[in-house]
Amino acid sequence: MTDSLQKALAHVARQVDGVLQTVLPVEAGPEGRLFAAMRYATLAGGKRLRPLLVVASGDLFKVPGEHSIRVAAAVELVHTCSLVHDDLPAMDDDDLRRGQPTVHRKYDEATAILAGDALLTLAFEVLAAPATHPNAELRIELVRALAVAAGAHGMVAGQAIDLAAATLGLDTGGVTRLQLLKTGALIAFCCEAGGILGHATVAQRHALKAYAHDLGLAFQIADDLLDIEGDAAELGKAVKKDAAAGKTTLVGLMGVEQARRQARLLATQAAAHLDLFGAKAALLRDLTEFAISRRS
Ligand code: GRG
Repeated sequence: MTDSLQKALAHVARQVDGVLQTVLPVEAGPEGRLFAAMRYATLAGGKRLRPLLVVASGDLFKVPGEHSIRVAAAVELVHTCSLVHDDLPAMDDDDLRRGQPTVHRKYDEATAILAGDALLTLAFEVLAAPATHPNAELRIELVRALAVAAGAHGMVAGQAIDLAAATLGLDTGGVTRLQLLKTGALIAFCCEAGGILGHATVAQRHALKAYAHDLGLAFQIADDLLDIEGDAAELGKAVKKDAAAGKTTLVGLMGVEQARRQARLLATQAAAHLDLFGAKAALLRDLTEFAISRRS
């Protein structure tokens, strides 16, 4: 990872954690356990890659940090919800996430479901609040775009296909579509949000969309490679889960070497989409290399 990317990730992580701390207070009373589970899931670390994508995309258009960081927090809330629900026994049934017991393991299944529900709804509360942007129409555009990315035409669809993937007999095209939905849609929203906040031109929005498309696919191939070759301690979660669950992945279909080449091609292609932004997009370019070379 480049020095500037490391610094930017650490900076954004601090900033977004500040917002998350504020919107996720410690609550007393009978709902205290729910809030504790929400905080446990959200504040346990994580690379905060999506928040950096929002902020770095916004920075292309000189979007004030206090606006982009709230959108970044909303994305991280949706992402955390997806991880909590993904780990449930009814889905991937995982015991470890971000180096600690999954929410249903630490608390219980009902609490994990409810914590996810509350994180998801909180994300939209954060987006819709005037502090996110003074222009209400722009806030509605953000709310709508995140709802579409997360919902039944986006991440939820991807997860539904993923859960059925062992029986669907998907080919490369089918798996690519699955991954674009499951992982790519939220990543694409991060870049789209920068464009919305920054009143980007059609050409700029299009370039960001193309970048996010290739980045999301490269990121997911790297994720699948890490499931095969990664280290559980570094990853903070179990490995070799895909094969055990009989899941079809691009790595499974192409083999490790071809998948690695494909990830690199996508990363290079993602960076090329940023040409029209010139040097301003250095951080987003660095992220393409990080997406495929990361160890966690
Ligand atoms: C929240 C609307 C909504 C639906 C949930 C369960 C579900 C539907 C979707 C699961 C989607 C999922 C788990 C996709 C995997 C994406 C992925 C590669 C996650 C790992 O992301 P990292 O590496 O994780 O950025 P950290 O921990 O660093 O944040």
